[in-house]
Amino acid sequence: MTTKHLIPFLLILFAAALLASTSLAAQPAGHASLVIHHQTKGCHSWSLNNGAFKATQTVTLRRGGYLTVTDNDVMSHKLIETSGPKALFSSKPLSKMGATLKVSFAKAGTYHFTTKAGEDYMKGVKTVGEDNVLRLTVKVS
Ligand SMILES: [Cu+2]
Repeated sequence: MTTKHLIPFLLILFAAALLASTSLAAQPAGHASLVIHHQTKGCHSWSLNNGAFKATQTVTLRRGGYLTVTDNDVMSHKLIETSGPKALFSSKPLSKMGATLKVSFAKAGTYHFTTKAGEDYMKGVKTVGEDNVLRLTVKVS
C-alpha cells in the first residue's frame, strides 16, 4: 500500500470506528428500575434508576427489556397500563411496602402507565396538597 492510498484507508477506518461507537451509545438499556416513595407534599412520587423523585417519568428500553417497580410508599399501588402494546406483568399489584413487580416489553412502541394508589394506608399519615398521580412512559425500540 502506498502513502497515497493509506490516507483514504485510514479515513474509512476512522469513520467505521465512529459509526460503531455511536450505534453502541444509541443502544437503549435492557433494564430500568423505579422506586415509589412516600412524601409529605403530593403523598408519593417515584425515582427512575436512583434519579430525582418526580410524579412523571420517561424511560427508554430495548425490545425484550424489563422494568422493576418497587413500592416503598406507605400505601399500596396498582400499576395500570393505559395505552400501547400489551406489556407483560410478572406479578400481582404492589400490595405492601417493599413489594416488587416486573414488567416486560416484547414489542417496540410507546407504552403508558399510571398507578392507582390504595386508600388503605396507615392512619396519621399527613400529606400536603393533592395526591400526585404517577405517570410513566416507556419507549421501546
Ligand atoms: Cu402515597
